Amino acid sequence: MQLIIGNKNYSSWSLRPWLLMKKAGLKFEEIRISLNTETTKIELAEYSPSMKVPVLIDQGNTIWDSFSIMEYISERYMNNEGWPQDLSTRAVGRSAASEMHSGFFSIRNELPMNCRIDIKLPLSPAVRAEVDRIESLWTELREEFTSYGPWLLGEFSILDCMFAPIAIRFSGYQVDVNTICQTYMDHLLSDPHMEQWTHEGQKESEVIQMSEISFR
Ligand SMILES: N[C@@H](CCC(=O)N[C@@H](CS)C(=O)NCC(=O)O)C(=O)O
Repeated sequence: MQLIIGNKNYSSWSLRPWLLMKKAGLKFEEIRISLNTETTKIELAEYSPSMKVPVLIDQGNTIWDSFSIMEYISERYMNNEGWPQDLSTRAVGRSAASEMHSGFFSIRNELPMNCRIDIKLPLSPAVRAEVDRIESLWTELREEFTSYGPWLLGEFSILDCMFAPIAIRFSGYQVDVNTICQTYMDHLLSDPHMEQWTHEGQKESEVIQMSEISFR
């Protein structure tokens, strides 16, 4: 099984399925494509129908897009435990994951994921509104599912993978959140696999200027 990913420092979409696969204890080969280089498109074309990462290659299947990779992994290798068993909880989890997958464009554009960054920025009104939405979503979920465990739906799920790059951003750009959210973020960011990803991202040598606040 091969997971094709981008730079660990910058590729937020790559982190999501990588984290799920690590947490599920799966063995897989990582193929890293350095983004924004002269050869990126040639390398992407070799693996990715969408010309984007992540892509999973498994048993003759090519699966692209982070969300569908995670659903495939959950079905194929996790006995559907990528989501909790309860139907209503699964529905809430998928709603929140879809909201992340299809939205929060201001955060994505103005606070690009960068494992190396440690700076406090003034937030634009658009970013502040999205931070507020994430804060209230996380708070509601943590309050509802706290007796089942420390993750957003209690047990670890695909939803935590979806929001993992947001935790890296909030930490790196020193975004203030309430205590419930900070506790959740601390738990997520201190997960050994999250630490591995951020550590390896920090060690990468490439600099993508459009993802660096200092070059904007
Ligand atoms: N909706 C896609 C988004 C994937 C995406 O935008 N990936 C970026 C890197 S994080 C990419 O491959 N960009 C191509 C490029 O930089 O040439 C997903 O969920 O996987």
